[in-house]
Amino acid sequence: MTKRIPEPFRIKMVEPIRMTDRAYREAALAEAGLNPFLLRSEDVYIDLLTDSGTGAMSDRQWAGLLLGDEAYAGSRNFYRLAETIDRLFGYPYTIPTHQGRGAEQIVFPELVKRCGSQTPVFLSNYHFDTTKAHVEIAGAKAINVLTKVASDTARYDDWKGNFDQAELLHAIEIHGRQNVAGIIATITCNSAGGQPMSMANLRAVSGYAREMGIPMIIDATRFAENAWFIKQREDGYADRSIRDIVREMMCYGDMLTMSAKKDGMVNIGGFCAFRQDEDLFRAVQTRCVPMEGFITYGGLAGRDMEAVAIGLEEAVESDYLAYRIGQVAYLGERLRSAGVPIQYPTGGHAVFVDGAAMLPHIPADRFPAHALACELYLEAGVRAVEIGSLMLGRDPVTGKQEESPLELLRLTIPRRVYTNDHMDYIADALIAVARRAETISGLDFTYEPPILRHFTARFSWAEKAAARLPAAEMADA
Ligand code: P70
Repeated sequence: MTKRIPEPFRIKMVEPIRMTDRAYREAALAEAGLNPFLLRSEDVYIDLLTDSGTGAMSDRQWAGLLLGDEAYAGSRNFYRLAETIDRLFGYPYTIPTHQGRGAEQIVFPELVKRCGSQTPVFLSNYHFDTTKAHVEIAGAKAINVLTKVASDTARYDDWKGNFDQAELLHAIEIHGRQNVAGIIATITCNSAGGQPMSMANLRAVSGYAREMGIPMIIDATRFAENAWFIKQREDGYADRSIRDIVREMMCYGDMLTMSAKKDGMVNIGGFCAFRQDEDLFRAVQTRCVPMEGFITYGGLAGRDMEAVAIGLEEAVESDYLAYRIGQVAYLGERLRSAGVPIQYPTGGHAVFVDGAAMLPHIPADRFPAHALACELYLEAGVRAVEIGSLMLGRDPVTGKQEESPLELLRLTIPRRVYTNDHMDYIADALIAVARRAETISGLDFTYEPPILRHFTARFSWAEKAAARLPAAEMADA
């Protein structure tokens, strides 16, 4: 059994959370159209919807809020943030944004413009959904070239976030180098299960990009967690400091986008930064002003930037990372040892439960992992999120449900919020759900929005709905 690593902090402020009974949760979930996104947070006991903006700030960060310089232009907190980013990543040119997608929406159109192709593409180990959305809004196509081992959830591999290098080269050849607007390395790779990318893979991919003159973008959202895995697993890095590893990882990119709501350890914020290309930096700054805000605040208050600057430094502390990754691994191990199928090994920020393996009787278009999310809430008031066919959606041209390689339920662990006892509670609940897996039904839409449907869709239980239909209607159906 994985060791429980005690929390490297003591708790000086508490926020009560409320346990409810099953009847209450039945009513709340029905009200939410069987979509946990539509639940009120107060009706949730443990919230594992996301690790984004849900972490606890430290006393130092809270103290930093009082040092906010709220000048419209040239806030001292901006300079502190830019200096921190330069020191940690080696990127001297920073633009703050309101969150990660804010950075995506000002960087990608500029890269597409520079590429000048009529059929631009971006290649990534895996585009996160907002990343894909912004690539598409910029008029480009998002292509994933993730290592195949990532979809074999039961098989151990150190680097399930790696690019498949042969596929990457093949994709560049098929689409033509001149049409590749950028290569995006997402570290860790969220959609694969928060899985790390090795330094060797990053170096190799960056090598191809440089050789062919393709811009290399690092989605640095969970950079510190990725660095931790490199230190633990990759030859030659055990004795290197996390800071050192981060510095090397970043030297392989030309620019980065980041949602500071994850490894920036804040509730809101993001940025993009550039290593060398001052012209690109200036062009993106120009886009920042109408979209995000003036170039020294980008949608953030001065105090927010101060909290990000402090949070970035805390994210690279070894004691914190050992506890953080250890807590996720502990939850994963408890589930795995009880026979619950998960993406193995666990990644940085979440345990990804293999919904397709757990509920093989539910077809992809009845969303097994989403059904699991509903059942976990009913069982114990725990809110998790589907990462599978529901999130993927339909092909915008054909209207056909796209095929997700994996149907995952993501138990996303907020940073520094829940204790290891909470992990035990979550594990016990999911194990109880797993024991009655064959009784769980799939879901049908009662309302399906045209895009980003998982946020606002409403559902009914497939079987329970059928049972309610009179015989004549059933024959019609
Ligand atoms: C998550 C959130 C955001 C994200 C990311 C990577 C690798 C960029 C962004 C965008 C989003 C989410 C998903 C489901 C439920 C709630 C929230 N990821 N790149 O939880 O950053 O959100 O700041 O605009 O993971 O994985 P931002």
